[in-house]
Amino acid sequence: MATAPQTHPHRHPLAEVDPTIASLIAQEERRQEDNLELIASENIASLAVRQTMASVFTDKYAEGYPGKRYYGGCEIVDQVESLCIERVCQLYGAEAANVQPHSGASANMAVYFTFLQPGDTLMAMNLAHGGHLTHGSPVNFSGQLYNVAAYGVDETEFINYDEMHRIAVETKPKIIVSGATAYSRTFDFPRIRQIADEVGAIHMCDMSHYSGLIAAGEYSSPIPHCQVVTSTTHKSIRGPRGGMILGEAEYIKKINKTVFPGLQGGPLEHVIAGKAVAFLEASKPEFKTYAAQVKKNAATLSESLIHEGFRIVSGGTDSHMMLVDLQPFGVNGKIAQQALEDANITTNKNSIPNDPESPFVTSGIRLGTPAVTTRGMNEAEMKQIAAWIATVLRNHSDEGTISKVKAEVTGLCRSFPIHFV
Ligand code: DSN
Repeated sequence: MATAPQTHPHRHPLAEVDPTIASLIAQEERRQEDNLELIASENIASLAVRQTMASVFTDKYAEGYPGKRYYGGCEIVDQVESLCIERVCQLYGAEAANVQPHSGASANMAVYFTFLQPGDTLMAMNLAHGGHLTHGSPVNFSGQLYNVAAYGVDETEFINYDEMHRIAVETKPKIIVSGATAYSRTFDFPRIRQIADEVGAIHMCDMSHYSGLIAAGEYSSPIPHCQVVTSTTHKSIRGPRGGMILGEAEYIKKINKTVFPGLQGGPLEHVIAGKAVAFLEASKPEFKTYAAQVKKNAATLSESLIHEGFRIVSGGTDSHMMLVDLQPFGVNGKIAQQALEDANITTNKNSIPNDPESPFVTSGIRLGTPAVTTRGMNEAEMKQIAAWIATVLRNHSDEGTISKVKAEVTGLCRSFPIHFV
C-alpha cells in the first residue's frame, strides 16, 4: 500500500509557499498596529474569530440549510450553522435568522428580492444624509430596480419623522428601511414601525453600524419594531466580514429561499463558524463593558473636537460614530483624510447633510471609536486624538508638523498593542 509523502504540499507554511502574500500580511499587521483606526465601520476581530475563519470549514460545500443540504458530509457544519443561528437569535432576542449572506449588501438584496418587484417603491434614508448605497442610491441595484422614496434630516440634522410620514403616505413604499452608515443619532424605531404599518410597508432595519451597541443594550434595539433586520457582522459587533438577516419566523422562511438558491450558492461555513464565535464573545459581560466604552469614547471624542473648534453634525452623537464638519477649518474631506493618513490617523471623507462639495471631495470626515476601543483606549486617549486631529488639520500642508504628530501617534499605538497572535 502506498504511503503519503513525508513532505505533502499542504504542510508548507505560507512564508515558504507565497512569501509575497506573507510579506503583505506582515505589512498590514504593522500598518494596523501603528495607525489609529477611526473608520467607524472597522474593528479588530479577535484571534479566536480569525483562527476560526482559517479553519477546515473553508473546504466544505453545504448548499442548503442545516438538515436540508444538497451535499453529503454536512453533519458537522450543520451543527456550526445551527449553533450560529441559535446564538444570534439569543443575543438579539430574534425569532429566526439566516446567517449565510456573504455581506451586508447581499443581506439587503435578499430582503428586497423577497418582498419587492422591480418598479416597487423602497423608502430609505437619503445617501447624502447618511444612508447606504444599498438603500436606493442611483449607482446601486437598489436605486436602479426600485422606485426610491428618500427621507432625511432637517435643519436640526436629526431625522424629521413628520416628513418621513408625509413621504410614506404619498409614495406608499412596500419597505421602509431604517439604519444608516453616517447617522450618529438614535433611530425612533417604534415611530418608523407605526408609519410602516399605516402605509402597509415592511419595516426593515439595516443595523450594520449599530449591531455591537445593540447586542450590548447600548443603542435601542430595532428587533421588536421590525419584521426584518439586516446587518454586517464585522463592524461594532466585531466578528468576521459577512452579513446576516434576523426577523420574524414567517419572514425569514421566505428570505431563506431568496438567499439560497435565489442569490447565493455554497455558504461560507468557515465564516459562519467565525460569526458563531463572535456572537458568543458578544454575549459576555466584557463585551457589554466594551460597547459602553465605545460610546463613552465617541462622546468624549466629539466633545473634545467641538472644544478644538470643529462642528459636529447634529451637535454630538448617541452612538459609536460622528460626522465632523470641516468647514470651520477651511479644509475639505479629501485633503483632511490624506493629511490625517500621513499622520497615521485613518478616517474616511464623508458628505455632511447639504454638502456643497461633491462626494469625492466632501466637507466632512466620519469618525468612529470601535477599533481604538478594542485596543483598550479610553477617554484620555480620545482627548489626545482630538488634539492631534486639530493640529494636523490646522497645519495640513506643513510636513514637519505632520511627521511630529505621526511619531506621537505611533508611540501611542505601540503602547496599546493589538496582539495579533
Ligand atoms: N457601510 C459602509 C461603511 O459604513 O463604511 C461600507 O459599505
